[in-house]
Amino acid sequence: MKYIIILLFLGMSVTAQNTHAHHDSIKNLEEVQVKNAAKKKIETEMKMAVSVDEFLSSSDNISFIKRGAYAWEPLLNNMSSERSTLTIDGMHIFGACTDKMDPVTSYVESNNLSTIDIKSGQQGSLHGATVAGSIDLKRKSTPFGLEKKWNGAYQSGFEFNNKQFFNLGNVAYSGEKFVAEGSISYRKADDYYDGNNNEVKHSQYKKFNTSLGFAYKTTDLSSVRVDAIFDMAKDVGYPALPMDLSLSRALITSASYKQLFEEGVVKVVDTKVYFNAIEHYMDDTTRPENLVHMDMPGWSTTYGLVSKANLKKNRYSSEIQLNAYDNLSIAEMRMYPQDRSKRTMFAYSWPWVTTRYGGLSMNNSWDLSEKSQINLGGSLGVNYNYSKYVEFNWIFHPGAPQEKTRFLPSLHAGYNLDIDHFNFSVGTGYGHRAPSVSEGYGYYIYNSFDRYDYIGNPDLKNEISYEGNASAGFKNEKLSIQGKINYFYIENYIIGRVLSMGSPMNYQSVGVKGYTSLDYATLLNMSMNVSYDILPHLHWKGVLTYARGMDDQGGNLPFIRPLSYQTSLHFMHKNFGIQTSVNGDFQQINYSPEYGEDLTSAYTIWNISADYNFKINKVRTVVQVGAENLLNEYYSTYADWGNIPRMGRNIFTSLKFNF
Ligand SMILES: [Cu+2]
Repeated sequence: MKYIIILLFLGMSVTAQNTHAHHDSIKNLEEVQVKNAAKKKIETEMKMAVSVDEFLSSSDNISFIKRGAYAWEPLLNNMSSERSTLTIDGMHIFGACTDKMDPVTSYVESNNLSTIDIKSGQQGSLHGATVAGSIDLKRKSTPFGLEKKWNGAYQSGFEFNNKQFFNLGNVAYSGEKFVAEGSISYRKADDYYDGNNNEVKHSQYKKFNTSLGFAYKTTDLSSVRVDAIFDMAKDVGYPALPMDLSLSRALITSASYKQLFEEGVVKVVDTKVYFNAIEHYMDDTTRPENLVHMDMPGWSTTYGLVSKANLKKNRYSSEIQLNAYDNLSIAEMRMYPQDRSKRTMFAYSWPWVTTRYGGLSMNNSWDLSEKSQINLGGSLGVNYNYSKYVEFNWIFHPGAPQEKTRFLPSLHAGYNLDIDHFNFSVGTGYGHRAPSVSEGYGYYIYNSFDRYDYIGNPDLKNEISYEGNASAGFKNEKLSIQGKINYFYIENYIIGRVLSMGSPMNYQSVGVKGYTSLDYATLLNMSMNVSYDILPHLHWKGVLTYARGMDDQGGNLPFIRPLSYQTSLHFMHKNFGIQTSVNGDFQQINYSPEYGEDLTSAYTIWNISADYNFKINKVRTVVQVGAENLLNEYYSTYADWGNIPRMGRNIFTSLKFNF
């Protein structure tokens, strides 16, 4: 989080130098756009050419469930993705895979994003009902009237472990009244090798992504914008799952209108309508060990509206956001024997489930003095579900209603104080979330982690979160220390429990679990960040995180990160930079056998990279060479699905031109 904020500020100060003095209104417009401008960088300290997943993992409150080398599932505050809202510029998008092969983060690429905005807990309720918080992927948006009309970048690289080759290009035109921008990228990787130099079969992937955006300034104070992203992944292996992905396609489109106001309390109103469609085709014919084959295609279509207003008067400022969307999720299961002409079974694992949501959210802040600030916010949402083929839900829940309406309130409050070099904050939150499509309406969704088939329950109660958080920090010219803690008490915590009825449908499966609510579960997250400038060009950084999750019986919750650490050194000299980092987890003592977990050992990974900056004519060029897992350690983490081993030593090279 802190890292992203720092990036944001860096970006703002870089772009601010480019803006020249206009009269106030235009300056206003530009200032607003500068905030969204494309100058921030999606890169980590170690690596300049990162995937979206690698970038997200540099944030200390994000961890991942990994099912292979592609499309990691982001966990915010150690909670699964149902508990957070994942959006692209505030647009809601839902994956089309019942096995979570396609989190929303898999449909963008690092060269069409400017930054990722992560908010913890109810502070993230602006984009809709949540428990864990929000992850908003911010797209690039070039301001009008830049001094330099054409901007662009091209990036290429090769990673030796899995022979990943990638090419990413983007270009933008900035006129006084018109902006156009586009990006295109292609990545292709073979299977990767683990620390024992064994090939991890079914870990290859191919990804193509392109985006286009056009903006037109309708008046001095208003503009329209249209955007589209197209993403296609083919032949993606998921070594931890019993099947792979043959094809997924996503089309993400939006049109927006922004109006600024010179006078009055309301400063900006930005309204966007959007549409996105996702298709997902799984394939298990690549796995010779499967005797019975199952096709499991899925589709997810969403229409939505997001409208946001920014208000400011003296010491008071506020954001108000209206969110509305309609999603249809469909997933099919078709079973075949070896002879594909004989279909033996058909079922809907998502029986055409409609989700409609409408909600109004608000964040207010008052500056009590130069040093202290109060934040107060909340939202009220209405969530409606409809299951078209409700007979699938009736098999386990006879007479369950076909429609269900839920009210999802949320509230949060916080206080910040800055005294000299110190800063403190305390906050609290309360919020509801509705069950996801799988939790509410899923039918025989096979979970290869605990090897159970999961059944949704349309009558599940809302999950209710009570949250407290605090932070304290110190900062001077050389040293910065920041400690953060949050605690969640979650009522009606939704989780799968073994059902006595029903028999497994997948031949690997050992039984049937139904989603039920625990009375409560609790979750504690702590982190400590330290950075120190040893010399003007030698910086050190360290991060320590700890989390603990328990159910109502004092048992462990699954996928909770054990004590983990990261430390890095960064040295710069003229155009040359070198950085090295060590990271790892301690032994996972608090694992959950009930949910298929076993004891995961500690591991330590050492990484190193070097880069060199130079100019060819006017083109800024950077080359980088590095190695991840330099010592070729064989390991798997607490959140590697089915304990699949992680990548062994990986040498990476990349080259970037900015013009
Ligand atoms: Cu899938």
